[in-house]
Amino acid sequence: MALNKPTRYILLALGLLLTLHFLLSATHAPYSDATSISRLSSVWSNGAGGSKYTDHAVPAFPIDSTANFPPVGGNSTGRRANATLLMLARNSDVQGAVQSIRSIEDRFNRDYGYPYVFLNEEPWTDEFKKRISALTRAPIEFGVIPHDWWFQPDWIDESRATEGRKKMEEQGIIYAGSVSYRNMCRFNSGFFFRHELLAKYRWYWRIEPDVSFHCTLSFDPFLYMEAQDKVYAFTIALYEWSATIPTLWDTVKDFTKKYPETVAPDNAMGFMSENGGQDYNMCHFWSNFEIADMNFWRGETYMKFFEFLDKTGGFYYERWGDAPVHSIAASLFLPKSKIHFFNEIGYEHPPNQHCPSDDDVWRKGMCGCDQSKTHDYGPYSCQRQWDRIFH
Ligand SMILES: Nc1nc2c(ncn2[C@@H]2O[C@H](COP(=O)(O)OP(=O)(O)OP(=O)(O)O)[C@@H](O)[C@H]2O)c(=O)[nH]1
Ligand SMILES: [Mg+2]
Repeated sequence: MALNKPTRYILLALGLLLTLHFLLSATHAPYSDATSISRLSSVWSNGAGGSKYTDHAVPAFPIDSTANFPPVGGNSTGRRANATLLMLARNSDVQGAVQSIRSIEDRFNRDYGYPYVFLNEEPWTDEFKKRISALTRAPIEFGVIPHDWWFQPDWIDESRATEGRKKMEEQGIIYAGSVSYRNMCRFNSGFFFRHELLAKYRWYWRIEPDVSFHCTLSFDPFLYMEAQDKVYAFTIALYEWSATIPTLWDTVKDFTKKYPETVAPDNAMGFMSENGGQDYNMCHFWSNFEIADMNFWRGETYMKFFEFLDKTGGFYYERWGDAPVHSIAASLFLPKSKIHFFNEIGYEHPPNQHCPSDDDVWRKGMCGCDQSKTHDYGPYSCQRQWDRIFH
């Protein structure tokens, strides 16, 4: 069939344009990236230049943990646990938060796409949301903490609390005079796992601003915990300042006397006490890193335990930390086999770090940490007390 002249010119021009496009695609990577079908379709679906996040960000990874996740890198199965990466932070923590998220993305989550939850007692700034959302394709939710779960309750005797803070300041204890630090410790002890944004999840990995992950993970710690029937995991164990918890252990003993059935057979008491539970040796898991099953905190025993502690006012009259509170609960109410030490996870929260001391683990993880700096068996460590309960 003969084509008329204008049609022939149009086809010729189209042909030339297509040839030019294929030539540029093959020879110029930036041109190819910018014009690829997947790129164009993502620009169209997001709306070019539009907002990249919302308070309930549109997931680039499927939020349903087990569905259709591409196996990549360390994630060889494509399966995920019902888990989230959780950070409590202030808007002013933004740079530290960026550092921590970069680190966990690089060493783990870019292959998994586990969703993030950020919690704050104040509304998040656009700046914070923008800086965090730029770092990952995983879904992110930014939540606000209900007022009564954060601030000092009315029934706390303020003059007694003030007196307690003053006394502690005189002893030179860190955060002695801080009410917000106490709010944070109480929230982390008894409330975070009840937040509506966490309701859909069973597992969490707690991440703080300004931490670093030093080794590449070749496995999924959530799935590991699920498969091995673990409930609570740590990387660093150390001593608490006794001046921050003068009456905590007596309160714990009152609780176990009243509810002896809550104490697990084969528990980890040997980690916390040198004399069968009479005195507390101050050993605890450093809770700025935690991977744990929230159903444990949500369960009847822990809820009863937290209420019992809370109504003494010890979070405010003293300065009870969520680290000893969580650690004591896990060590008493769980069989010790359900608590796990993650040797493979190189982790640093200044001034302490855990770096795998076995060369094969350190090499496999391509760890960037200095093994000689590991906290494991240093003078302030409780790793020996942990080890001894398994021998
Ligand atoms: N939203 C909010 N988060 C807080 C507040 N205080 C502490 N946090 C968060 O709670 C966690 C623990 O607080 P940190 O200040 O790191 O306490 P710490 O780890 O005992 O002490 P550092 O050695 O200073 O890190 C971090 O994730 C903080 O971002 C607060 O007043 N508001
Ligand atoms: Mg911290």
